[in-house]
Amino acid sequence: MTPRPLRIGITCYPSVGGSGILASALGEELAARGHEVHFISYERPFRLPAEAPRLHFHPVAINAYELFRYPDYTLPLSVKMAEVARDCALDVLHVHYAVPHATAAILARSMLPPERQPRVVTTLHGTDTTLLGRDAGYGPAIRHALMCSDAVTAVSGWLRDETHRLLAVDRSIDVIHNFFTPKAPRRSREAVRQELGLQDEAMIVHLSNLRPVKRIDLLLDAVARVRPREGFKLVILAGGDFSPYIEHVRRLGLGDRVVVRKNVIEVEDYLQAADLGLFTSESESFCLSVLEAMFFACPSVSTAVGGIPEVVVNGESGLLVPAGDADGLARSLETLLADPGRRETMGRAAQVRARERFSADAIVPLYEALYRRVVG
Ligand code: GMT
Repeated sequence: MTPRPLRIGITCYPSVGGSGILASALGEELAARGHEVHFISYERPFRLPAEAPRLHFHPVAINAYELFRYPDYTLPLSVKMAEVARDCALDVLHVHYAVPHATAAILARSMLPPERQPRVVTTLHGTDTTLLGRDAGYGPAIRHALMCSDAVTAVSGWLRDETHRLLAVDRSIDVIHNFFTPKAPRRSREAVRQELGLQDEAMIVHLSNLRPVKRIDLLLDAVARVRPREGFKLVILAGGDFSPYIEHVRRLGLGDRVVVRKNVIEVEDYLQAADLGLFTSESESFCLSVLEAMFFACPSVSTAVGGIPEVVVNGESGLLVPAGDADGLARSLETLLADPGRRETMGRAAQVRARERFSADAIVPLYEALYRRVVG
């Protein structure tokens, strides 16, 4: 007998960021598989299609009362979660990024009578454990919400272990890796390269929200050490403010080597045109961007931090370099820039690995099985 479709609420950050991108992709895939999916957030997640069957969006309204020095989001979010859970008879409330979503979900659940309560699934994405989990003002609340969730998942084995270590949560955490479903590029590779002003140079791509943990300073330092400097251009798809780095680019004499594009939604257009990825984070629970590049047979040079070694097999589907090592990053880039054959072999291996291990078909059934398990 085919199991009945589920009614799933999803809360995530709607703006540029890996956790919101992953949650949006998951919602889209679940709806395509016949489930009713209800997004609850302050804005419609930016990668969510404007319209799709069984995909709904419930905005959270926030009032700016003068009484409050700091606007509160957690309470209106929990009220909206409870309302949607009740009116749409949600089976599961799946929250992405613990702060404040998991706390709001636990509160929402307790506002409802037992027979109306959805099961709460919390997915940890990274800094909700590694940064906020260490913060005395957040840690105990995160720990409480994790202990009260019906299931907790982490996007890598490394993040699961860090969560146990830092938050001492005495409960099981399922590891469900990130996945990616590439959309067909809208423009040709040639058109994109032309837009970027690329001639014979190799294109190195970096995409992220540019937060300090991404170490954009190190990214630029590494690229500045690559020789010959005429052999490449670095294209940064910036989901955050690049202006603090403009002076750094100038000081390193990289003005003619760096191209920045802001808030790109069609990342596929650029990834198909890229020859190499470069990721220099000092901590990274998974690195969805490395995976996105892998799907386009684009191997990356990345720092060997956090969960990245679970995504990339060093020397096979990319090159890993110790954290903070600008010279090591530059040498690895030079190796691959000088050897298009090796780059291509590595890119193909990366693509095979991505499709086998990190596709929607490999990962989404793991979430469905988890939902069925908690729903009972
Ligand atoms: O934890 C964060 O920093 C936020 C989050 C985001 O929204 O960008 O990023 C994390 O989640 C992504 C999706 O699971 C992972 O691919 C990123 O590695 C992770 N970022 C960090 O761990 C720094």
